[in-house]
Amino acid sequence: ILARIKDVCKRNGLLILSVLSVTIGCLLGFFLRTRRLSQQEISYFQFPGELLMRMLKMLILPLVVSSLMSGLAALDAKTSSRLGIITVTYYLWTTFVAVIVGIIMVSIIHPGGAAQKESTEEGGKPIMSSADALLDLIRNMFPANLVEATFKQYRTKSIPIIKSSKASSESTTRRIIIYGVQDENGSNVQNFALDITPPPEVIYKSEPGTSDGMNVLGIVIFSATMGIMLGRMGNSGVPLVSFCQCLNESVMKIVAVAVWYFPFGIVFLIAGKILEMDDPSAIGKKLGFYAITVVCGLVVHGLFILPMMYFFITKKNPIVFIRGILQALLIALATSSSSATLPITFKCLLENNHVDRRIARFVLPVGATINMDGTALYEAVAAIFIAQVNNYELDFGQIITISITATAASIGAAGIPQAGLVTMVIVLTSVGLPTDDITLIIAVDWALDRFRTMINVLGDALAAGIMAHICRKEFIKDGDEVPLICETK
Ligand code: DAS
Repeated sequence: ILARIKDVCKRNGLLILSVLSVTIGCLLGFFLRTRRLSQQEISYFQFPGELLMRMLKMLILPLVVSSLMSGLAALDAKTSSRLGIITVTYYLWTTFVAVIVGIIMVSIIHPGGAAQKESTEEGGKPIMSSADALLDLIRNMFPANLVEATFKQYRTKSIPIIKSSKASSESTTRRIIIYGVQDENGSNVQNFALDITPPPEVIYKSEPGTSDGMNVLGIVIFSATMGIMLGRMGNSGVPLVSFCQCLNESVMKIVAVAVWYFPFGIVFLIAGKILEMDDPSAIGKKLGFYAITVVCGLVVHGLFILPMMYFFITKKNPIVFIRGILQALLIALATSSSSATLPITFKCLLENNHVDRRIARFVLPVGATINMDGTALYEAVAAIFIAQVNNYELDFGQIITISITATAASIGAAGIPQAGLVTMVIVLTSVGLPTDDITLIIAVDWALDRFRTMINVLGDALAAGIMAHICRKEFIKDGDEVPLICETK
């Protein structure tokens, strides 16, 4: 029995540690909330968790660029274009299905009924039209400056401030600033959903712009294009391809070492988040039903629809596949960032599920950027919830608009915490719903974000498994890969 336990711990040690760290993080967080720590003590306590996030973010860019360029260069032109078309089509399809699941769920449970507004006061006028918002998504796909876009992917972007529709003279007016806005001196207020009650004279102006997610997509498009070009350059491209392959291998070796810090970081990341969250009792019934609707939708899509698609296409057991990526799902839960989880998703797919790395190197970075089933489902549910709260009857055309804009908005959402809250502005403005009603759902967003991020990561990983199955021998002949200069084997 001891030998058996030793073997299980050896094979699953990291996973067991991660499960324990999530549990301990939750218990520690709720316990410390009773100790009423000062803001200073909380920030010191959050430090190990902040290190974990910075470690993961540090690895993302070299991983995304090197995996795309080396992954696509190893495929011939026909393979990479067919792989690209199948993958993007699959991503759009699963995202749209997620939106439909969300719409069905929110229509059946009807959570807005428990939160209906007494008066039918006119909500704040949308600060930005949906056309501007959609154009902004496309504009961000083509970053004018790749280096700036690299840094901007984590810098928050000015988006319309969500302010209460009440007269600003009421100094008690709660204003929720989501992401960074410029104050009138032009300095950037880089904050996540910060609840402030500024004195009435502070006027914030915001510039159009909803999400930096497309900047990351701009980097992905650039790297994928470079990879395809390199694949066509034959021998003259080998030095750069080998450089990318060596960079990719070395990043994965750093990940293999860094993962042993993660369980420790997860404890403080989760506990630290629980320490700073709003009082759970403030959530109340109205948001309880809303949270239940979102979670039900995510469970149906993530634990039934996606695994079923995987089974019908590959005829393999999805449970075995999902078990192989549990570590990545836990990191997604802890960090609520699918981009930050990417290094672990790679590690799980390559080491546990043995997905062909040439496929994983393309499917995962693109997926982490544009494939966000959880986010799309969430934005559709949130939009219809806000319509229900405002007693606003959506017609069929508006439901279709929400389906399309929620799919587009999820593509524009960056793989960083609470990105889905930001791009939701697009969905709300597309059907004329008041954007300041986003403040209704902020109290539970930090928790729901973790679950929708898990579904985002799950969707990317299952897609990689499906693409590897479809592309197994048809597209990739052995020996295609350019030899690694630094590869030992
Ligand atoms: N947290 C985002 C992610 O990393 C998802 C979201 O905000 O909706 O996937």
